[in-house]
Amino acid sequence: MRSVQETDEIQIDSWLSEADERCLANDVLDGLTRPFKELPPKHFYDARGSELFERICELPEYYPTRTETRILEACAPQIVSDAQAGELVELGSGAADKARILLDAMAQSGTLRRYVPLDVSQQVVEDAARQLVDEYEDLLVHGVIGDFQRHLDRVPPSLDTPRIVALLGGTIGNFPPGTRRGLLRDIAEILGPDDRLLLGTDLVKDPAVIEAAYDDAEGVTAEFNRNVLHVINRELDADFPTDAFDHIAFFDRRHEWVEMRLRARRPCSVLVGELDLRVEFAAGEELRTEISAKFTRSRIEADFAAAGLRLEWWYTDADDLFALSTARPG
Ligand code: AVJ
Repeated sequence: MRSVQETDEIQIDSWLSEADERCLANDVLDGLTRPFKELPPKHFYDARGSELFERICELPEYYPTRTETRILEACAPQIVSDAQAGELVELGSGAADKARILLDAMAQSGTLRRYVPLDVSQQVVEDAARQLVDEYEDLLVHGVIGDFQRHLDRVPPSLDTPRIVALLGGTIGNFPPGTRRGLLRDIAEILGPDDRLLLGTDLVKDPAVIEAAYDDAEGVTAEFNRNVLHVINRELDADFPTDAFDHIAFFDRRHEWVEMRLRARRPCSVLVGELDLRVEFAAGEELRTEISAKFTRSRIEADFAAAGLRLEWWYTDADDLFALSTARPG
């Protein structure tokens, strides 16, 4: 562990290492040599990818972010007072816009002690930490630079106060069902008896609405999708002709998830220099880059139960687009 920054209010621990830099290489080797090519979505998010994602959140078609924010604004005071929470642990914290809504509610109720953001991006965690200690009097920030699939056990033990562990934005939907339950089980393990999980999930709805959200008119999502190829070109010395890949997004009704793919418009032979790997794409061949599951209340309850959690509160917007739920151990 490397401690990146330490002041009276801020401590930041970094758990990323050389092994993590191999992660993209491993995922590319594994994913691009399969009969049906596939890459995990976490590699979208370099600086450009994160910026494109921020732009997606502002698009008229992309309802999840603003809907979740509205729900959170309405229910944060109840969630916080119910839990008597003094600490917020946020998994995949990003720019901490949503954290502020919860921190405001904690400050209001007089319980606020500490914010614990966990994110792969050191820059994002440092910036958020510095801003937040200025904005909230006496706030402590203990940042963890890491991957919440692997570094949950590095979350510091709670100060002497109940805490909320938040996984927002519908990120849980990026994991296939088995992995998702495993992740919920791992989260359940770091919850004390008085702690709560706060989970944001996109809901099943008219497929046309979902598909528009993942295939916007401006083409920002298409660029975001192709960004994973730019990342591989740069990081692994590959030569993907990125314009030769079309953006595809469709709702799979059977699995109740939206899938993003990249489809080779013509035959492509790609060299991944760093891996000494040649990958052939036939014309029309598709590479799956993301699944984003859409939920129902009963499905979430079943996932919670499988992870040793029980649903406590369930909040949605008036149109049932998105849901926030809280769960407790037991
Ligand atoms: C941040 C993973 C929740 O699945 O909706 C947005 C990512 N992909 N547009 C999602 C995303 C395409 C987003 N998550």
